[in-house]
Amino acid sequence: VPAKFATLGLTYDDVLLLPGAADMAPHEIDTASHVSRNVKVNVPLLSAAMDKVTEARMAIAMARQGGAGVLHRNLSIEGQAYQVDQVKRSESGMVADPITIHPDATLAEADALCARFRISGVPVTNGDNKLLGIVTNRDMAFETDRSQRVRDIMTPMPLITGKVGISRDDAMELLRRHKIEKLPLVDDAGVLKGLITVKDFVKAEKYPNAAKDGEGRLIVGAAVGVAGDAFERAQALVAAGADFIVVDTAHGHSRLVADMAAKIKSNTSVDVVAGNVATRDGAQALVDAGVDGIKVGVGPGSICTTRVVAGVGVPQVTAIYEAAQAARDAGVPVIGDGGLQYSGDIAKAIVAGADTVMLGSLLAGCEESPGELLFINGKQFKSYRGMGSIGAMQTRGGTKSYSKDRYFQEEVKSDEQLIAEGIEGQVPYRGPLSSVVHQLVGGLRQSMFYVGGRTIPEVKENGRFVRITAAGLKESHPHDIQMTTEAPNYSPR
Ligand code: RVP
Repeated sequence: VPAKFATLGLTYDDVLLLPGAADMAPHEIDTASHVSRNVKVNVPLLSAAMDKVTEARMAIAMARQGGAGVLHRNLSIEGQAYQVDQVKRSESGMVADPITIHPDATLAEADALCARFRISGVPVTNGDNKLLGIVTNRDMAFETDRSQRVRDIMTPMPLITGKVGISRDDAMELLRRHKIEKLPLVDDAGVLKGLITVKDFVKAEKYPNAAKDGEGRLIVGAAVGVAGDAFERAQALVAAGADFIVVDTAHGHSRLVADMAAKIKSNTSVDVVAGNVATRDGAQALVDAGVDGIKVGVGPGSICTTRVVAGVGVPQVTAIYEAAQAARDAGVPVIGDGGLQYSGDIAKAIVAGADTVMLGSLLAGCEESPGELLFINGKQFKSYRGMGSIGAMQTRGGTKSYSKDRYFQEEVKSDEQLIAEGIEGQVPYRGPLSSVVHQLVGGLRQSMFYVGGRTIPEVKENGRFVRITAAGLKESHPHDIQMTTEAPNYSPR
């Protein structure tokens, strides 16, 4: 019989990292890591699959900074798949499957298409995808009659085009020489095969650390559940281009989760992450199900009440450590999900055994997170809520919530009968994600230097903890002074 009491559970505030010998210069530090077996990021940060944290805009911003977003699933399948598509199209060296328009479409339809995909021009093709011309802002701007046909105002072939596989430099040279913004790529039969835009090249230079797939598109993950049409959702997300699927539940040590992960694995070719677990056995069950990544955290989230409502959970540093014991031998990366309050917690999660961390409250205040800015007593906030809160789980405008099955409550018919495991609130506005990530990654690099690890795997392997007491924690935070100037990376609880 296993012992009735597990060992003492520790969390971020219970430990500090021991300084270790650092025989490198700070600039040699490399923060790259793995989200899952085959998905690599350049900074070990993921934005949480929550409806106040990650939609397409946040996912794009996260990938540009070198991490990745996991698109939440509290919306229709089409809505979520559309967001995957937006991220995958947002920037790349080349758009492999560009949006096109038929020559018989009206300018009004072209306007709607451009607005929907936030693009400034569209190749015109016939039913066989043969390139007939291009219609851009320049063609359309001065036309007042929006019922005109695209064929009458487009710039028709012959256009400046490139061949599939054209080098970056050659494409740039063509764009420059002909002073054009878009270069359609065609095969020998004149069939449209891709599109290169100046905008994408400029962005590629602006975000050199961006996390990209083999085709130069931004990396993105998307969450699914286990109930109802979860499998169809996964298929739609993969078809839209998701790089990894996250089977996202509050209790990953359950047969439903293992079965769903295995089913997605055997029917698609993307990486499948599953969770959340908080024990060695829980992680082992997911390893046995064949997952490519394990998400760890039961109850650490800032908006989470599972540990109070259900009395269940494991303090997060111990949870990560235990889960990593099972994951490490199987070569499965671990995501430490929830409970991080300061940049120093990232390195603590890694030393405990995580490869990446997932953030909710630290990112919910960013400009790129969904939701409006709130002004309260002259201060700026953004709303944030748990996916197990009543607000997230209740029926909205006759549409059922897709978030209920995260807490295995999809059978609950009336909202009054929901058992909440999260709360709703607001967090201070933090400005653009780029500056928040800059501080978080800057803090992590400092941690890595102090610990003496050049890479994330090295830090994970060599880092050591010291347990601290309440007096130690008090000493760690600023004390015996009244703070007069706010630091960009520190605010008291
Ligand atoms: P935090 O970063 O501490 O805000 O935690 C975010 C994490 O909390 C999410 O990634 C998710 O695992 C968890 N979560 C989301 N909703 C709830 C809830 O309602 N209990 N918990």
